[in-house]
Amino acid sequence: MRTVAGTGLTESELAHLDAHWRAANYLSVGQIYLMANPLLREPLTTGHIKPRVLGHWGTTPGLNLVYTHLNRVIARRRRPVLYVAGPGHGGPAMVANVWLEGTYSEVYPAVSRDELGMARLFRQFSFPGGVPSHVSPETPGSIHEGGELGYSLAHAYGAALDNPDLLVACVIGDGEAETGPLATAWHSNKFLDPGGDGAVLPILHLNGYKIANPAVLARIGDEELGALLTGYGYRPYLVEGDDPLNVHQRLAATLDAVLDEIDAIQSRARADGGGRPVWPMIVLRTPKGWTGPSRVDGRQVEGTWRAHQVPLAAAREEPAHLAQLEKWMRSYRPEELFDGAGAPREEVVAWLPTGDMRMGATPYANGGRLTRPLELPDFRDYGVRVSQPGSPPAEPTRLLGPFLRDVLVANARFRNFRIVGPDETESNRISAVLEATDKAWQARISDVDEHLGAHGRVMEILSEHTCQGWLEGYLLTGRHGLFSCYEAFVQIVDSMVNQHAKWLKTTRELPWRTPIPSLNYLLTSHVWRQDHNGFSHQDPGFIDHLVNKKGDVVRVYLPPDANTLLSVVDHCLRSRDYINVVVAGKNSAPSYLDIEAAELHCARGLGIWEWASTNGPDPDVVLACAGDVPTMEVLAAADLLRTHLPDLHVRVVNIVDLMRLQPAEEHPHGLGDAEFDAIFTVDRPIIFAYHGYPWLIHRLTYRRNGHDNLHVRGYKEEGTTTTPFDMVVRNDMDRFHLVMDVIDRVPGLALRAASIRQEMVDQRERHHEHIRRTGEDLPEVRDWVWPGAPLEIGAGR
Ligand SMILES: Cc1ncc(C[n+]2csc(CCOP(=O)(O)OP(=O)(O)O)c2C)c(N)n1
Ligand SMILES: [Mg+2]
Repeated sequence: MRTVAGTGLTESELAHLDAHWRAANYLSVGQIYLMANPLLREPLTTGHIKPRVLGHWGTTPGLNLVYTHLNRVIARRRRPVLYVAGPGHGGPAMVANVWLEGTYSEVYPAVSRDELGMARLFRQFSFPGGVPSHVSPETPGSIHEGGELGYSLAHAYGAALDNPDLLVACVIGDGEAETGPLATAWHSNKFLDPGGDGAVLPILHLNGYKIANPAVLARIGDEELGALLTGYGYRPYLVEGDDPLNVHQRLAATLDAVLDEIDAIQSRARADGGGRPVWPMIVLRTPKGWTGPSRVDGRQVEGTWRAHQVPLAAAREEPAHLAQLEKWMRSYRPEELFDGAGAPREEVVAWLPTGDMRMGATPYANGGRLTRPLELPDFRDYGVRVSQPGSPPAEPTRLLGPFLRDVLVANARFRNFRIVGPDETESNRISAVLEATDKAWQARISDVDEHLGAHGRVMEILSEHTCQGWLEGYLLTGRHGLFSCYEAFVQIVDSMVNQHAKWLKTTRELPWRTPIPSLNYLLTSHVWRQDHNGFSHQDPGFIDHLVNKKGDVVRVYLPPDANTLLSVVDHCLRSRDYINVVVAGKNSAPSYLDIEAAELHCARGLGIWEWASTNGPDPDVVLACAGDVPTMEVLAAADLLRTHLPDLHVRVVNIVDLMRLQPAEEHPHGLGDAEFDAIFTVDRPIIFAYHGYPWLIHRLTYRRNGHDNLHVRGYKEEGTTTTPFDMVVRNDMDRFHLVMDVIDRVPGLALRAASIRQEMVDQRERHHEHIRRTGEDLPEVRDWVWPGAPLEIGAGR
């Protein structure tokens, strides 16, 4: 690892940096401990200490040091910097810095830059009715809460994409660096385009410890660490020490060197292209809990894991802790940092960047301010022509491909739309997008490769974590995107999407946070159609996971065919502040609705399909379906019923927007009870074929009047590599079983339809025998189409 000798700062620069750092440290400690007496005008008493002292000191001085020094380079170079704090538990650090630069008081005028404001700043932190302990959405300048560790570097890269002027400084905890998502995110440098993208400066904060253990990277030796980071394609610069003035000199000199290097890389790439650069990064080795109490109760704290949370936990109870806390706070010499009114003195803040160049005020961290709505081609032009329901097959995602391609084309000059995915763009059959752009790739390209290029807008890496992190970073800085993924494996990012949902929920409650484009998932290669794969690839549980989140954040769409998919995706790309999950098939499937009908159906979110229903408005049974394969089975069952039981009154209801099932009080899309009762009835059996785990439908509808009559078929974890129809048979969601369900549930039918029921049982047996003998589905199943005239597939209306 390289080091840069540091002697370049003048006395006054050094004094300014150190004063700012001390001020930030003072304000951080104050936030953790104090509820009064912010300037220590009186001797500290237990009454000044919060009853519950909550927060994390250990990482804080390091985060403050980096913020202070970034201020210097921003002021000098006038280059916008976005600060991503991986150890987001260091919330007090970011709040302190943002208050010092003035942004905090602009956003929250009550927390003014004076004694009263400082008192409020301290009191509110980790306090009921106040602000959380992490770098939460409430913190101006943050796009990264950092509570769940591991996502900082992927977020940083996502933010840098298509922001050529931006530098994203990303502090990575040495503990955080042990996580899988962080470990794989180093590879983002093989995708970042030095020409059109901004730069990321990873700063690995080697403070040596986590909560209760040393960090692996802090104990492997400099040579091994240097080799690891070099192997990831970086040029690591080491800054280390525990003497503040010395570290200031070194860090300042190193930042100058690495920013010069970044400038040179970008100028070179922007002048004449060139290959993949080796980007610089910093390894910052300073003590955990630096400048805090060295020893507490006879044990070493500073420079150890014991500094992780609050070093003097008993400050309210034990006079010795209280005295030590006062000594600690006074060691920053607050009288030199704040004037008589409690405002930061000139030396501390006069040299800071101003306006939007302040890291707390940067529009990049309030991305909605930068959002340009997507130019969207008219999705109706991409539809299948359906003159009668149940046309010849179309592959829904393949139909979507040209629409997405043209979204890329229409927005190419705005550079604000990307598609991410773990190696599945072609497999998911949206490969038409590659007619408009390449897949981003900065590493070596060989002759056999196709569609790889330095400026690609499709980003594929076989890490769902990195895909998710990139996209989140991209969206949080105001741009648009789509994550295309196999349904089963998107669950790898369950935990990340939780955090994003929490972020959105909170930002929606903050009027100064401008809405950002939604996080859109296109999940295909879904549970029911795994031709090359099997049980491992069959899992629709992502939906169950997401519906736990706040109703105003999550939307789940199950378009039954190609035209409804187009309409749903168009809608999602226009939306803000949501997480939209779209589950769609990529295999050949019938198209039921022409594009106008599809649009209406999607706008309603569900609807009675009169053309598939029989005998008028008073049904004996409701056949409900959500999802493409369940829809086909329900329609095939309806077809069997009209053949075998022509007198039966059957109503077919299709649900595209799953959230329509929830009560209106629980979800903004929830149907009112009167409408729900009118569609599903309150007293007739409802046989519901659902894409995912059946219990979810019960969960969503348990308060509905007709719930006792609801019988749901769905995936019950029966699967393998088998025929398409066998998948539904194994899970009792096949057309024959649905007919049996109807016969079993409609009062009086059992007797009358006993022989038809027997026929259905026999059909399932025949199926069983046939697939084992021939390897494919029964011809009458395979070739089944909704009875009607054959239809043509064509482009346009
Ligand atoms: C994914 C995840 N696992 C566990 C935790 C609990 N946790 C909070 S802080 C921390 C240690 C972090 O150490 P490091 O990244 O080195 O940060 P620092 O030393 O700067 O505090 C852990 C394990 C977490 N926040 N996120
Ligand atoms: Mg650490």
